[in-house]
Amino acid sequence: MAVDYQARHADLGLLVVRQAFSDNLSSLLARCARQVVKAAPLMRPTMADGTPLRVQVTSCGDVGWMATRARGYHYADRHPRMGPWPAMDEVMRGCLAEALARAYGDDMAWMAGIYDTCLLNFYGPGDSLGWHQDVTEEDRCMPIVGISLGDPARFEVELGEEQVSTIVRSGDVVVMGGYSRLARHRVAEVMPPDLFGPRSPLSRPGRLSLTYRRARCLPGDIEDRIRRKR
Ligand SMILES: O=C(O)CCC(=O)C(=O)O
Repeated sequence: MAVDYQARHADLGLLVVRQAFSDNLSSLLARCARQVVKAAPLMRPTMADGTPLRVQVTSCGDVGWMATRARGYHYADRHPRMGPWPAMDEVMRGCLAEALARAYGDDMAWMAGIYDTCLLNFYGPGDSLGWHQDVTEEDRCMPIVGISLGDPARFEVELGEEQVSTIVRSGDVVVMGGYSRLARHRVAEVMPPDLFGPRSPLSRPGRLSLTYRRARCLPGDIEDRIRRKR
């Protein structure tokens, strides 16, 4: 395990933790993700221009990310067909705590309790997600923590003038905090599995990302506590 990334990227809040999760933990997380998908099936929300999103998404937690023609990007209290989103269970939150501990140190794992949503994106082989900023959240303070499962993908982030490009593999964690919290980023391509790469815990080819966010406003005292620690 290594907390990767050149110091200048870390200064801007971008961290990539390689192989933060063992195969066993990745399999457990993939099993939890399957339960989420059973309760809140994957869907392709429609973007403002009427085109469906390329990747399939669903969520767990108090709110879930959605896009509709009428409302654009927003957080909704419920899955459009199934009612309230499934809760973020202990394993899902435990994996987030582990990711935060690997990225920032054990004394920051407590922040896992503050996240109120996890977005699950499923990409088929060759799929991509275009350049965008994560600005639908009311909170812009909590780092976004993304866990990759399944096939490798090229993940790219614009940091000022620089375009950072890295391959994320199953079990890797990307943390976008600080300046990078609002950086434009994309998944340029989901690639075929590496011969010697980590084993995919998914039951089909492709990639699943779990991105944890705090969507609603943070109480001021918690925001102060986080800013003091960073
Ligand atoms: O799939 C990923 O790793 C990134 C997902 C992403 O950028 C997003 O959902 O905003």
